[in-house]
Amino acid sequence: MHTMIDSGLVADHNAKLQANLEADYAALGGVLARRGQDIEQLTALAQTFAVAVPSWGTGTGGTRFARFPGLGEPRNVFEKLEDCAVINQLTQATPAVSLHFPWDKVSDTAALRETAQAYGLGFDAVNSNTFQDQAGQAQSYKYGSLTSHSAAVRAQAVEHNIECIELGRALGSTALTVWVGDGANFPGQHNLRGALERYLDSMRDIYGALPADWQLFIEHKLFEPAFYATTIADWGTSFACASALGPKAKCLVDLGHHAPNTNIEMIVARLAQFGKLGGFHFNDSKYGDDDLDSGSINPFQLFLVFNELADAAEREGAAFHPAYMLDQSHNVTDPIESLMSSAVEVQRAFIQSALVDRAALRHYQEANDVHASAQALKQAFRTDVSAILAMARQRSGAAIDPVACYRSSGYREQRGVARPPKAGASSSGIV
Ligand code: LRH
Ligand code: MN
Ligand code: MN
Repeated sequence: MHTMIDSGLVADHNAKLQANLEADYAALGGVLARRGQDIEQLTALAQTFAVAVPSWGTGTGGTRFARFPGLGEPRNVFEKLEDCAVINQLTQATPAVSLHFPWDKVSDTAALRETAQAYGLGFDAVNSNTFQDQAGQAQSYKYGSLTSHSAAVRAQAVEHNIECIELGRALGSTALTVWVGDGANFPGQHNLRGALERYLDSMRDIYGALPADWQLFIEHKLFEPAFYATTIADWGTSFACASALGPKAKCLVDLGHHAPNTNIEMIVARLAQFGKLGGFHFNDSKYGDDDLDSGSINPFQLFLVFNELADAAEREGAAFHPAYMLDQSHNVTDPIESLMSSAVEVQRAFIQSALVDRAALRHYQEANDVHASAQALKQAFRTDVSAILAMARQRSGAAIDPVACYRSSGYREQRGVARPPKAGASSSGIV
């Protein structure tokens, strides 16, 4: 397998940290053993964890006010794959990439697939984009895409989604995520029910083009760019649409797409209960769709989401496997560092949720022992599982400390030389 960072460098890095890791691991193993938990099982579980990396997250993001490009940003989808390869090499937790079309310009799917395979990467859900106009496009999405009053606009948006399926199929993806910014900025701008009817008509055409083994993920978002009434604003609308479309359609929960204080873990529980939890876009936020690094603002919420996932997995077994993806915008950090540490934070929540003694929790709940129930979760959340995650990485051939290893590799500086900014590149857009 082709590695972007010299594997000898990773081995040297790990050798320096090995003794301390073993001491921390033994100490944590002792704590867990007293609770009746086997650290080796947890480490093996951590090694199975995977979350997909968004191709668009490898470039520096921005806001609608400005974008401040970073050093050596990837200039095309092949360079994005190089960065994704680094992230997976150092974490062994991100073996798949989620592409976004047409941000990712793919003309030769066979070459892209081959390159990804050489890095040990695959492709997760592909994402369509009908929330922006592209150069040379016949119809504008200014007043909506899948919900547009214009049949020609809707047809163009449907056609783009079908092209995404075709590209994804050639690359080995098995899911399409559809997020539309469609909606109204003013009361009266459109008929609320009529817009959803048109959305469903368009989505039926997209659904009809899905290969047999594909899933269609509907991603809801409360607001922005439509500030009065977003057509797919909430999980209820998403659920109703997924149900109307059929079994291949499921709901995707982007953690940033809710009002502050929304009980997202309850949404997760509801969607899981009714078989419609398709997947996640992980990120964190304080206000709304901030797209900050996972676990950076509210790690307890992330843990509680994984606690619901652990409950669903216990009930449903292997049949329950929602898709995990990161969806973040890195405006002031090195995207590779943010994506590596975010993958580890999501993995942390996964392992913390595995610490919850589910039988004991059920017993406390049934006995109405509220304090003990809450403490069962808190004890798991408070447990520092860093040594488990680091040992899982070490055993999988990744870095004990991914960010430190990455910094010492000089990869970013080397990319600064290998990828000079395109002449005349504007400061807007992340691609
Ligand atoms: C919308 C969103 C959606 C898009 C991505 C770029 O806010 O979360 O997933 O595809 O951002
Ligand atoms: Mn998203
Ligand atoms: Mn978003």
